[in-house]
Amino acid sequence: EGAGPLEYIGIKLQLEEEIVESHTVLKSLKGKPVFLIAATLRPETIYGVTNCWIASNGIYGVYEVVYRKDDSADQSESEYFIMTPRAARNMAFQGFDGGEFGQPKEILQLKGEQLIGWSLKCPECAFEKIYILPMFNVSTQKGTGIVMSVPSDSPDDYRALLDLKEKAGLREKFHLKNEWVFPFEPVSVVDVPTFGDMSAKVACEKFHVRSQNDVEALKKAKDLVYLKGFYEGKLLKGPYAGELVQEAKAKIKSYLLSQNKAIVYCE
Ligand code: A2H
Repeated sequence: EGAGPLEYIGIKLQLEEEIVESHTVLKSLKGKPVFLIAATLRPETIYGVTNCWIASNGIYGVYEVVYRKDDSADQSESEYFIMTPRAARNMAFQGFDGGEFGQPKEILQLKGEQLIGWSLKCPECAFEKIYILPMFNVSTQKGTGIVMSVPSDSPDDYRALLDLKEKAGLREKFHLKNEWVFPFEPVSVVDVPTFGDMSAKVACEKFHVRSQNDVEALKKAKDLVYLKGFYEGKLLKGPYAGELVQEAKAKIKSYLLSQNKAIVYCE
């Protein structure tokens, strides 16, 4: 890791109302917005989201968040963010807190496995709803502990989704329903010269990545795709289709922030 702070974009994936209503504790938040906050360095790939990843044995919390705006006297309505306790503490020093500055107000703690199968709405996404699924290499010590999955452009996401599709034992282990997994095919979002519009798949095949546990090969695939995608990639979806990723990235970021569909989170 570098010396400076790392800026993530936290995409607000809204928990579907039926999930909020049917949960013993969350039902007290009925009618209020509850989001999983997915930390990404590639907000321009949001058009290709197919699911959301969590660490099944990680600890998460539901936090009441108030946007603290210096220029506004009226305290706007609370929102509820789901993320790791660690991310909630960091965020409380970055303009979001639910009471005392620096003290996030925790409504409930949840284990990652309890989130599996919950349905979400993802902004700008090709699917009407997406599901929360487990991925082994989600760390609770990084970002928010929640990851948006873009299997077209991220080798980790590509291989983890393929593992769930190919391995019935893995689906059984996590009690996954077929309908949470199989309808979600990678969506092309970025065209990379010589790689095409499914660069994660091409890179995984090039380095013979056999499963999400194949960390050595995955690292090679990631390094290659990340550099090529950023410097040479051209966006295929959304209002900035046709532009280079390098140029479109900042525009999509500002768009998502201005629409309150994302937040900035640093660590
Ligand atoms: B990226 P860095 Cl399309 N555990 O977003 C594991 N991985 C995490 C994470 C966590 N707690 N939090 C974020 N990430 C992932 C999109 C993407 C990403 C694409 C291509 C490459 C890529 C869609 N997933 O990242 O180690 C998130 O996945 C490759 C660098 O903190 C986030 O951006 O630098 C990236 O890792 C952050 O990685």
